Amino acid sequence: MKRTILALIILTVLIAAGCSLADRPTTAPAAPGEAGSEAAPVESAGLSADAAAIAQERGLSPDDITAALKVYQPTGVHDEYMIFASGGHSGQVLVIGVPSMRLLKVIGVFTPEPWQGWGYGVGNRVLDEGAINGRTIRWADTHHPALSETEGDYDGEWLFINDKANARVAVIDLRDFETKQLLKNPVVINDHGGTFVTPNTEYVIEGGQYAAPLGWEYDTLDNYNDTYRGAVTFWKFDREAGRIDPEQSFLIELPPYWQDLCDSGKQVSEGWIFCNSLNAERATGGVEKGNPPFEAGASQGETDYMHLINLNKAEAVFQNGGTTDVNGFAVISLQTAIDEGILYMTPEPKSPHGVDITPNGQYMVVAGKLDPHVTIYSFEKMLETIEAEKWTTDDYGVPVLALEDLREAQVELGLGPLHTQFDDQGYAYTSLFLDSAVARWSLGGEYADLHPEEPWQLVGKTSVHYNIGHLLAAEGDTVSPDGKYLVAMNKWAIDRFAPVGPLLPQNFQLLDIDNTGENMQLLYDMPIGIGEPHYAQMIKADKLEPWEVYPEVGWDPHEQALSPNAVQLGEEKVERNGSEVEVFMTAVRSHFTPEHVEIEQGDHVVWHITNVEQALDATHGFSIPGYDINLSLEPGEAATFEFDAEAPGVFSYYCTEFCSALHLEMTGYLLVKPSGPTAMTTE
Ligand code: CUK
Ligand code: CUA
Repeated sequence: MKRTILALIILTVLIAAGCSLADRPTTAPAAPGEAGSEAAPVESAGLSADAAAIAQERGLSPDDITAALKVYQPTGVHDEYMIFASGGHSGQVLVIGVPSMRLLKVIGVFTPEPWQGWGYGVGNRVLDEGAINGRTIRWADTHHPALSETEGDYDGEWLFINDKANARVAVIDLRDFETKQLLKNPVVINDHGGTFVTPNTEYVIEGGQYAAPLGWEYDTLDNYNDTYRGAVTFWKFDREAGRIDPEQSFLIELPPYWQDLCDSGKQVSEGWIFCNSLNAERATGGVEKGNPPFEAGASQGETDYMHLINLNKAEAVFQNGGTTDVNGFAVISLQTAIDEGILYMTPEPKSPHGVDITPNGQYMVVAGKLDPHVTIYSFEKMLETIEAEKWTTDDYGVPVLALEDLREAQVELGLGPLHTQFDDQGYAYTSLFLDSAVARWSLGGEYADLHPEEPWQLVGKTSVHYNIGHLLAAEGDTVSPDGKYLVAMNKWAIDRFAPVGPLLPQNFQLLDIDNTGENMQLLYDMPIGIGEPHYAQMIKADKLEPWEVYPEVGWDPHEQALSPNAVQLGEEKVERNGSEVEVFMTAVRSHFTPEHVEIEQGDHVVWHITNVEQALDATHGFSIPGYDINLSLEPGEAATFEFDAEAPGVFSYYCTEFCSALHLEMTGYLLVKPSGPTAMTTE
C-alpha cells in the first residue's frame, strides 16, 4: 500500500513538473522552486523534480516509471515472494526474490556447486546417490520444482525437483536450503511429469516421458507395443525423516504413450492424479529408415490421452501386496491398474502439453500445443461417467471416457497454449508459446462471480519476449492462489539484452496481475544465463523459516542432528592408526586448529572440521589444493571428508570465505611426506 502511495506521489510530481505523460517526455521539467504553489507536494514529500528530469533523460514512459516503482526494493527491504525455479541444464535450483527479481541463491542439487562446497569433499555422498549403473552423473535436466504442501497450500518446509534426463528426484530441506537426498528411479530411464506433490505431500509424483522396457531392459523397437511401457511413480515422502522412502513407494505401469505432465487432484479431486500424454500414436521414429519422423508420427492423431489415476485405490493395491517387483521396486501392472479401477483415460485435443487443476479441484485444464484452445474437463462429470461405466477401451483395455462426457468448456486463446496457472480473482493464465503471450481467461462455475466477465472467455493477452514455456503466478497452483504477480518463463531472450554470443539466455518476465480485465502490465526482465529453467513456484516469503545458523555447534546438516564427529574447542588432534589418519579440526575467526597437519604419502585421511562459531555471518571455507577439496562451513556446521594422500608435497589449506580482517591468515600447512627414500636431498 505504501508503495502505491509512493507511486502516486511520484506520478503527481511528474505531472506537476510538466512531464508529458501521454508520450515520451519532450518538455523540460520546471526548475526546482519555479513551480510556485504546485511545488509544495514535491518538497513535502522530500522529492525533487529530479525524478522527472531523470525520466526524461532516459526516455522513460509513464508505464516504465510505474513498472520501476513496482519492482524497486530499497536497500534492506526484503522481497514479498520467493521463486524456486528449476535451473534447467545446470541441475540446480534458483532462488529469486519477487518483485525485485534479484537472484538470492543457486542451490547445489544434482551438480557440484563450489561456493556451497557441494561435491568437493562434502555433498559427494548425496551426489553419488544419483549414480546410474555405477556411473556418477554430475548434471541434470531439472524441470519441475515442487514445494511441499499442507492441505493444498505451500508450507515452506521442503522442495522437490526432478531430473528429466535420468529420471531422478531430489529432496531439499528449506531449513538450510540444502539438498538431502537424490533418488534414481530403478524402473524408468527418464521422466518428465515430476515433481508434483499430493495436497499433504504424502507422495511426490514422478511421471514418465519416453516409453522404454521397464527396469532399463533391452528390447527391439519392433516390440514397442508389447514390451515398451509408460509409467508414473509415487514416491512416499516421510516428513519426519526428511527423506523419500523407496520401500513405501510404487510405480504404475502405463501404456507406451509418452506421459508428459501430471498434476495432483486437490479439494474435491484429492486422491486422483491427472497426467497428459503426447504419443498415443505410438510412433517409434526412424526417419532414416523411411518412417515418419517422431514429430510427425507423434502428432498424426487428433487426440492423445489424459490419464486419470485413482491414487487411493493404487495405494490400497500396493499395501495389499498386489505389486510385482522390478529392480527391487514395487510395480502395479497395467492389467492390475485396469482390473482394480485405478486407471482411466480421456482424449485431449491435439498434442496436449500440461494438465493443471483449478484451485477448487473441480476442473482439469489441458492445453493442446497444436490446438488454439484450452479444454476444461469436469471432475464431477468424470466421476459420473465412471460410475455409469460408460466407456470404450484402448488397445490395452484401458477404459476411455468420451471427451464430450467430461468436457465443461473450451476456450480459444491463441497459438501454442502450454501451461496454466490461477489467481484469486477467478482468472486462469495460459502461456502461448507460438504467440509469445500470456492469455488471461475467466473461469466459470463457482469462480464466475469473482470477475466481471462471462465465464470461460478470453479476457486479455500480454506479449512476452519470447516463446514462453511455463508461467507461474503467486502460489498459483495451490488451493488458494494470491494473484498479484505472474512470471513468464520465456525460452529465448533474443534481443532483450546485450548480446553475449550465440547461446542466448532465457528471460523471466514479471507481470503485474493485481487487477481485473485485459490489462497485465509487464514489469521487469530477468535474464537467466545458467540453463533452461522449465517450471518454478512462487511462495509468500514469510512462509519460509530458514535457520540463520545451525541449531548447535557440531551440527551435521546431512542428518540434521549433532554429529558424532563434532570437534569442540580444545579437543583438536591428529590421530594415527596404521596408515589411517584422522584429523579433528576447529575453525573460528581467524584460525584453524591445528595449523600443521603432518602425514605420509599413501595415508588414508579422514578429516573432521567443526565451525565452532554461532554468529550470523561467521561462515568459513576450507580448501586443500590439488585434492579437489572445498567446503563451506556455515556457523555451527560439522563436516567430514576423506581422501587418499597420493601426492606428496606441501599443501596450504586456507579459508575461502572472507570472514574477517585476518581472513588471509586463516591458513595452515598440510605436509605430506614422501614415502620411501626421499629424492629431495641436495647434499
Ligand atoms: S515442460 Cu518445459 S515448457 Cu518440462 Cu513442464 Cu512445458
Ligand atoms: Cu575463515 Cu576466511
